[in-house]
Amino acid sequence: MFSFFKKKPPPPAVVEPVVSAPVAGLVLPPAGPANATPVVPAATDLAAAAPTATTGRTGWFSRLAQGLRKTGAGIAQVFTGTRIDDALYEDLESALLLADTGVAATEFLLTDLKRRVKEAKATDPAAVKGLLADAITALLKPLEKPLAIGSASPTVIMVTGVNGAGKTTSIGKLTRHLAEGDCKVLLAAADTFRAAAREQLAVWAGRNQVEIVSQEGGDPAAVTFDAVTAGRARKCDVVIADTAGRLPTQVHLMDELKKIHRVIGKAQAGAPHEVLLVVDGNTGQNALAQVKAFDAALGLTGLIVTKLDGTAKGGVLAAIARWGAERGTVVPVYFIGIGEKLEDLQTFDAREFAQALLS
Ligand SMILES: Nc1nc2c(ncn2[C@@H]2O[C@H](COP(=O)(O)OP(=O)(O)OP(=O)(O)O)[C@@H](O)[C@H]2O)c(=O)[nH]1
Ligand SMILES: [Mg+2]
Repeated sequence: MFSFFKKKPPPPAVVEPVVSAPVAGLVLPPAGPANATPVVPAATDLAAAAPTATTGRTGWFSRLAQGLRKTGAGIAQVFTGTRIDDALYEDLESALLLADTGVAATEFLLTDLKRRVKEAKATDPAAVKGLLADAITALLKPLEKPLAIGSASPTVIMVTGVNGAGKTTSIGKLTRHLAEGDCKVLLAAADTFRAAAREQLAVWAGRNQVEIVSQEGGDPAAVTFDAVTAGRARKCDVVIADTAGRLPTQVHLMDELKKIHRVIGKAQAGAPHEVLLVVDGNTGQNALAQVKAFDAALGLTGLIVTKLDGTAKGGVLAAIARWGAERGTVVPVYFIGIGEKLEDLQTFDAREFAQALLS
């Protein structure tokens, strides 16, 4: 028994089967007999699964590049001269710092770039730009990791982040990708305080035709516990818990997150299997501060970086990568988001990102 059940047994959470019109392009698994044993897919590599199936990656690249165009223009400016000299490296340093790359990653990139230039015996600034793309790719490469589903049944994913970062939207998109990959998903509306938050998640559940466990004003940990328990009973492949936005400085709210994390582990040993932080790409260097704080509180397993379509400069991924390299453990970037539509969430590809950043 858990203390929150003992103290004040909450009303049972309502499991709302959501029925809605099928979404174009969404192919649901055929309904089997009621007592059929659901087939839990072997570890599903989401990088290889549905994210790219509906739209392809070509249009995605140009939209990503378009989103990061300010950074691209700033860096391109550096390579318009005819000589590789100190002035070029100084301009590049300024451009990288302006792109939110941070001091540590900027210094690292400049050192690595100078080494590459020497090795390649490059004499043309345009060639240096190509070598910079290689250096950024190498720095970002450790952040590339597919989100693996299927090693536990269900795989429990807890989603966290500051207010408005894009948690609920990203969960909606991720659910779509999972559903397209024939995964049975259950959503937990652990943002119990705002009715609008529950409704927003319910809309995504409806669009994706998945179940949702929600409860008006309930304890977020209790709702999550019920959801994981229901997910196990219903042999779901994935349970995703949406949590309310909070600042890492709000100690009581961070404690609440830790409680949700603990309680998930009581509902299912070894869970949550993924603790994701959703970061708004526009928050610049503050994004790294968020990663550090949420990681210290919960032990993050992955990131989703959203809103790279707006005024985001993109360099913060380099800062996150360098921080991970310095401490010996990176927090991978599973997905990046460049808009509000379903196809606007894609897996992170270091080479592609570096090229978009410099295009
Ligand atoms: N332009 C753009 N907008 C996005 C992206 N991802 C999310 N949004 C928008 O950002 C706003 C906030 O998104 P939510 O998903 O509600 O954010 P949240 O983190 O769940 O917010 P709280 O639950 O209030 O903390 C919404 O208007 C989304 O449509 C993105 O990649 N690009
Ligand atoms: Mg939300």
